[in-house]
Amino acid sequence: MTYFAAKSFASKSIRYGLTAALALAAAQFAAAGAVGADYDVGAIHIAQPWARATPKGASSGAGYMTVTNKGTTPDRLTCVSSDAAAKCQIHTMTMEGGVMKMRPVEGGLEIKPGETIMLKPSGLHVMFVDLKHPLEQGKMVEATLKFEKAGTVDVEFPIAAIGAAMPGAAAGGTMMQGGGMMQMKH
Ligand SMILES: [Cu+2]
Repeated sequence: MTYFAAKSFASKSIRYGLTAALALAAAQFAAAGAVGADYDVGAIHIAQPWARATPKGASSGAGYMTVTNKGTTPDRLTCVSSDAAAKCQIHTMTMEGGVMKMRPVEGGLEIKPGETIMLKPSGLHVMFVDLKHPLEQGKMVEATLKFEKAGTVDVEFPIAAIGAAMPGAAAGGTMMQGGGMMQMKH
């Protein structure tokens, strides 16, 4: 906790100082601002950025968002840097011999004119590589995204629960198949 506080000691820690309360009230979490802001840069619109919390010791984490190219020329998205990771990349996921594998999108992710691409779990994602600290639910991870034509933009990804299936989801286990994530007692 200490190391993170040092990193984001400025305005962010004040703005998101409700973290503890939100974590206690999972139901309110979704309603009370786990949804990220939208961003516009050039002809590019970014909607609903979010990230997943990571377990202690995880070396990487993932962020998601919806990107629309409202322009008339194709653009290419890369991730330049993140405050939480040594590197930041755009990854694609493919099935290979029944196994899901992910790899960086070479040369950036192309977004055609008029196209909307959704980065989401089990699909395209922003990968925070070599995390400096775990991604903590209720906090933010920031990344600088670069569009070849539209330019760069700093995006804040609100962090949802570990394994969350969607932004604002309280926990992957309750939103998905159950498994080991259930936090409620029976
Ligand atoms: Cu990845």
